Amino acid sequence: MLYPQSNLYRQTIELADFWDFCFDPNDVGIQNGWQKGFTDARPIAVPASWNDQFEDGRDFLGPAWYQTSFDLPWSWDEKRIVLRFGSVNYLAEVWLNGQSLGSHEGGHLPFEFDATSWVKQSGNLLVVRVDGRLAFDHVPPGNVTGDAADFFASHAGNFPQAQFDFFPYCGIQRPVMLYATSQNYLRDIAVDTQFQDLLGKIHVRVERVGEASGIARFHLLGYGHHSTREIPLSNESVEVDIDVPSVMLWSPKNPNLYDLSVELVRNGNVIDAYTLKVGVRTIEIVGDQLLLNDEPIYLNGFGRHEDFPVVGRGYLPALIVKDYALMQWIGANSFRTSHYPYSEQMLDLADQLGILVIDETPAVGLYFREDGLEKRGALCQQYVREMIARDKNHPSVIMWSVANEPHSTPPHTRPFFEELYHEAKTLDSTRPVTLVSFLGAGEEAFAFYDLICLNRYLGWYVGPGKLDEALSTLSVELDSLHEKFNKPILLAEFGADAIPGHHAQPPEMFSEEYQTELIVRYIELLRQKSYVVGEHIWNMCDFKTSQGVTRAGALNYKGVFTRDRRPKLAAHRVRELWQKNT
Ligand code: GCB
Repeated sequence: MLYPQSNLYRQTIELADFWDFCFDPNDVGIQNGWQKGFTDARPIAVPASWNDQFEDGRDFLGPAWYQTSFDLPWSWDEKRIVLRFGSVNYLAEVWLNGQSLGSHEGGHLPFEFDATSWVKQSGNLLVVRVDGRLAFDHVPPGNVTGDAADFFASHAGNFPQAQFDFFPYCGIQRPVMLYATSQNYLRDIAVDTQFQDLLGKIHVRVERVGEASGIARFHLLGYGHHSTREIPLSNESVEVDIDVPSVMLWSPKNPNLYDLSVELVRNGNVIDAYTLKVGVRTIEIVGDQLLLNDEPIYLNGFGRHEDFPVVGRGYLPALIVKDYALMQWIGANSFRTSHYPYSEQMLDLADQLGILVIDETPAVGLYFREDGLEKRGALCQQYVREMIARDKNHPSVIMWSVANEPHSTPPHTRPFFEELYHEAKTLDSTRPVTLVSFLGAGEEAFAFYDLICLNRYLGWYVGPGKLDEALSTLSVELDSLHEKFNKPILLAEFGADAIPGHHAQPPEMFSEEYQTELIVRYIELLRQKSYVVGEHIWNMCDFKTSQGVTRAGALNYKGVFTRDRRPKLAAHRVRELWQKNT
């Protein structure tokens, strides 16, 4: 899936504005895509979650209605016009001028509709119904009852009753865009890259729609290199291998990016074009090592969230810049998009700045009660497909994570995760695929995933306050996990809550000192294990979650930065360790 782009042959507008909005607590229903009670509509900012924008809607999860009107820019006649949503959480239904365009399930991933037949030059009315209510058959799940609820002891009874530990923000959370292309257009571009000595190779596959006459032209530009290739069109897809002599590889130290422009040309005229940033790099697991460009790489960084006061999980460009500035300040080289894919812009900047990303689907807190299992399975597959379709061209993305902490003890979870693994590998054989688990040796899926990602809270939830015990248990467990599965291990989560400004000597739980000591001692231990390929602290920043007795102020305080991005004591100590290693 190509992100909308403006150039001589494509044009994009963003419908970012104050839209009309209303809650629909009684699920009144629709008439031609119009909610009856819309007369009491109020303004809402798009994109942003709705929960923190009003005084009466924080815990209201839907349904709710959005509407806006728009005119087209001039010169869009004869064009194919597409309406694209970057992320709507959780269920979206869309009408344009009274015509249903379709629906989409699942937040954090884009979807689009061909609106050409329904859009007018002026006076268009766009209506979106959003339903973020939690349900047992959603992914991620919520409001789970019965036996399955017992699995979620730490979240049971929290309000809202999500089966995951972050606030279930709802709404239109990323940009809504309209874009125009010609009727013959580039549908997709996929690149994968290799190199041998100084010779880089970029394999490009282009999918296009429209008449089969003409050529596809490829320009590669950067670092003194400029080459052009032309391939005659015959099928719906075209492939080419581009050689890059004296290649400048992409890496965290040197995030070199080439410009690849693809043009569709007929009778000497360009009819569509798209430019993609391409980083030439390889990533693979060999033995106990993670190799980037054939060199071992150790991941130090964080699990994170897209989360900020007022906007919730809404797209906030300044926050993206700030978070990368903090990652660079502290010396992090990587993060995981826990627990859902982050914005496309976040990945664009990771490409530019040389940050390594483990890209994770929204499949968090999965449980395996029989009813609804098939639907949840299909959704997990859909998320893997949508995530890879969206993010496959980012050099910063070094790995796919298909799920976080599934409750995968029953036997039928094995085929479930085998299928997800194969889905990801079939779509992209160039990246390792992982699953993040808290089960340890009991996680059968570790047998066939490429890397072991383990979450551990010893000294916190388990053995609170007992750090010596925590460290020795962790050490034994890591060794036996490695012995059992014979794969490299990333400690994907570890940490402790620290209330900013709360101090204790000797250190005790919830103090900045205890958080610091736990993190530092974990890191020192991990560095002694040759098969450990990384440490991701949970979490980079404090973040909002449901209300419950373990979450003071409805916040998870495991950030080494506060929610407003101020360093805690741990941040300074981690910086000393990480700067030494970079
Ligand atoms: C976990 C989860 C994460 C939570 C964290 C915690 O294992 O993966 O979503 O926020 O623990 O702080 O409890």
